[in-house]
Amino acid sequence: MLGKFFQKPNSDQQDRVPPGQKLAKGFPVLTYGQTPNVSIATWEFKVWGLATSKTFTWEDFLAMPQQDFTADFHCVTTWSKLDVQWTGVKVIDFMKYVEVDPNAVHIMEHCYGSYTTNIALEDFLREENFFAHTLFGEPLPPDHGGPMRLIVPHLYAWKSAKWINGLEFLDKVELGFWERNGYHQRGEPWAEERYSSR
Ligand SMILES: Nc1nc2c(c(=O)[nH]1)N[C@H]1C(S)=C(S)[C@@H](COP(=O)(O)O)O[C@H]1N2
Ligand SMILES: [Mo]
Repeated sequence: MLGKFFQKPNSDQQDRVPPGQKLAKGFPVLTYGQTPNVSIATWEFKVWGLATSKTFTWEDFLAMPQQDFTADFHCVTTWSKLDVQWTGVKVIDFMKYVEVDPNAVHIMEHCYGSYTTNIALEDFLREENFFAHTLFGEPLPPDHGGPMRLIVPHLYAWKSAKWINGLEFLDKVELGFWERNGYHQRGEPWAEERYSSR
């Protein structure tokens, strides 16, 4: 039974749905806790730890190269959404403005509202990752992480921090919110890295 919330993938979508996932109708919202109210006027994005500390404003982000992206989205609670359309800034373009210490190997993503999630530096620096401020041609709605969120298409979506406002560069793995609560450290959907075995 697919019911109200799921749909059957068509033939060219079938091999893009990871094991144990179903295609969602629409675009569900998945947030732990309250949606923070974040104003663009006071928005700030900081980098610190094993990187030269720096603060970026909204204008700084908009002055970076802007691109459209189409990406698949996989939530560990077993729903996926294919071909989501976003606009924003590639992580590797943003990172041209960040000076990272050679000892950094891992990152903690920080957010308005205090959610955290960790990611290996090499998973973060992938070509296909981006910061998004626009969803299907409209300003990113607050529920979906507006004004700005990260999208990491190759990992489960809990790594795609909504309301992201900082990156802390680390010389070792530290666990974010869901990772401390039993989710996998990395979260690769094709390997079904859902939960930690610790
Ligand atoms: N700040 C923050 N980011 C977050 C979350 C959250 O609760 N807070 N939930 C994560 C999870 S589990 C998923 S599946 C996606 C959901 O994004 P959506 O609500 O836009 O579908 O955001 C991720 N990013
Ligand atoms: Mo999720």
